Amino acid sequence: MTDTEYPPISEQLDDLESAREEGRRKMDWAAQHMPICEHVREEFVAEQPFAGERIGMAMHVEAKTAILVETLAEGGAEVAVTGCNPLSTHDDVSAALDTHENITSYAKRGVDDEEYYAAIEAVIAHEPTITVDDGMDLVAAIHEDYPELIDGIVGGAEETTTGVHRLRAMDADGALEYPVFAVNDTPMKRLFDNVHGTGESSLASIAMTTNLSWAGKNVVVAGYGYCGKGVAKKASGQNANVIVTEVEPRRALEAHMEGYEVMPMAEAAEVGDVFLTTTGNRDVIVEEHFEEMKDGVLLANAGHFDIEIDLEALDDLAVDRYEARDGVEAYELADGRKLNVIAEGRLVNLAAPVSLGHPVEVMDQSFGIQAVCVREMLENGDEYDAGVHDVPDELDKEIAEIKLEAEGVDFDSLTDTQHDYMDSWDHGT
Ligand code: RBV
Repeated sequence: MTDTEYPPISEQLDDLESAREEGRRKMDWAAQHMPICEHVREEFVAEQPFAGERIGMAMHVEAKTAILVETLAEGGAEVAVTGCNPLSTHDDVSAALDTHENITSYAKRGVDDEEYYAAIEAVIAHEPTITVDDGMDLVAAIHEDYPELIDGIVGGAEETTTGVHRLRAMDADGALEYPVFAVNDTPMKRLFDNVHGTGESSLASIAMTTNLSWAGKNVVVAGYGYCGKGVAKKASGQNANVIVTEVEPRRALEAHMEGYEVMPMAEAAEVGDVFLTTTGNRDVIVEEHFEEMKDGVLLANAGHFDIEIDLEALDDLAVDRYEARDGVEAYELADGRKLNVIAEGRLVNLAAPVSLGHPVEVMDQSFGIQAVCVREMLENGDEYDAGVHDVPDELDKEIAEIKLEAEGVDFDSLTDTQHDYMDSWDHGT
């Protein structure tokens, strides 16, 4: 057992009762729009697939995530959870979760680096048999500091692009010592959460934070992966003029063929009104770009970590810095231009004060996949070696079918003749 003094959220809040009540109210609202999680929860309650297991989680602790946490707990697991970003936790939801007899929540909004990692250690102190991560901080901490726990870990699941990227790098180095499902990469996650979820929630958060319009703006989207595609499409739908920057030639071409302007960041910097990074890489907007920007631009990041916009360089350039609005920091440069950074350059759809994360419906899909991945790991863990694993296609389809049924959408099935045709090769003109 590892030592930890970091207290659960219930020991950190003053008005615990009202926080719990409000958190529960948010969760009830989310649950009403999460038919997939409801479906799996009913199955888990009946079958108790996680009895005796301990699940450690580091995720954005807000209402939808809380429904996933409860779903796992009601399947018999003891769950310890903390945040995966210092600004994305809703303390009231964290407090509501912490009342559940099978759940301990350490998540708190506004923690510093030290508290953030102390809370991760507190989760690890529960000696998880399964880990569920968003960004891989839990897997990293276990491998680096508590390798003795690895033997007792059946496996894990990872929610996001950046986490899967880190895991694959770790796997390539031969350093990943237990199996982890790449939840991010499965169609029921990536085609919806990354595209529609990031697109809608990033734009909504920026609009609510600034009270400014998209119409007629030059919106620079850095990165045309799944998240960038969603942001570009939705910004275009709000009558913005979308400019895409890319480093990958086929994606640059894809964006061009979609009708967006494609240009290097050095050129986009001169014309953009709003800049939104979605690359997952560091140093995407740096000093040479700040030098060229127009007065009053908005800078925001939708990638998992706050490394895409070089805020240190911006701070060095600035002669003054102040909070222009809740969630907006204005950096004033020597020539009088002001560059406005939203949510400290942290992922804007979760970290701005008004942010609520992705819409409920897409998180129901992502978390439905998470839930069945945990079930799969416990039922068939022996089949998965240490390393990164794709989500089995049958599980992805299972979740799609539950969702379609909940939406009342019927669809076709192949006939036997069609099956035979698709499986054969000896037919032509
Ligand atoms: N994400 N979670 C939420 N709980 O409101 N919103 C987005 C929420 C996840 C999403 O799946 C993405 O992959 C990850 O956050 C980035 O950290």
